[in-house]
Amino acid sequence: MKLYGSLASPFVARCWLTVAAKGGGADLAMYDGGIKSDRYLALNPMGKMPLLVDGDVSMPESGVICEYLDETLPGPALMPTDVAGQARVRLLCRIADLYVFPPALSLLRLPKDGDAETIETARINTIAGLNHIEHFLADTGFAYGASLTLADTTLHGAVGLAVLVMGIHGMSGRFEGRPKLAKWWTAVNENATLKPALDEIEVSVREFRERRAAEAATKKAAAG
Ligand SMILES: N[C@@H](CCC(=O)N[C@@H](CS)C(=O)NCC(=O)O)C(=O)O
Repeated sequence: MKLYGSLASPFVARCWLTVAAKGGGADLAMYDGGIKSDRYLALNPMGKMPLLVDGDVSMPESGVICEYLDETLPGPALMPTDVAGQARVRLLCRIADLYVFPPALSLLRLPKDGDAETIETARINTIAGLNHIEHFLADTGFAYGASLTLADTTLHGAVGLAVLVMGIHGMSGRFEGRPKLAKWWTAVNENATLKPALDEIEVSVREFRERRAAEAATKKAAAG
């Protein structure tokens, strides 16, 4: 089974953390030819990462991929057995997809000296998304229950992105008034099962940001 994409993408990282939580069973690679190649677009017309290929089966969309990984890989189940628990885990993932990733990604794309009103709107929306998570999060150090679920692997990318972009824009109060989120963030980052994958993700994000900064510097120098 192959997961295509870069760990600098929180959506790929979400899937890679899911593989880690299952105890392995899939390999990570960049797609030969890139995500805009005809071959890739034939498998994923959205032209985004991640893409999962498992024999004849291929699929985009990190949320769908994570559920597929949970169902097909050996290792501990990452969905609760009860229906209400399953709904809660799906709800947390959906809040990440709908209310945290979009405003945090728009904040990421805005320059530090960009339009102040647009930045403030993105900040308010990102904080609102974090508040929604706080509301539904367990107080156990796990997103739900007493073990890892797909909510932990999903929320790590979303909350991590929010933390990163708020840091870039010099915004404070990431966990202020969100005690469950603060406790969970510490616990998930120290989780022994996830740690090796978390370290790989950290390196990938750092290298990506350094590459981007070097490109921007070169562009600025060329423009005089
Ligand atoms: N909803 C998608 C989002 C995937 C996504 O936006 N991936 C970004 C990387 S963070 C991407 O591939 N962007 C490249 C592009 O849009 O050209 C998912 O959950 O997999």
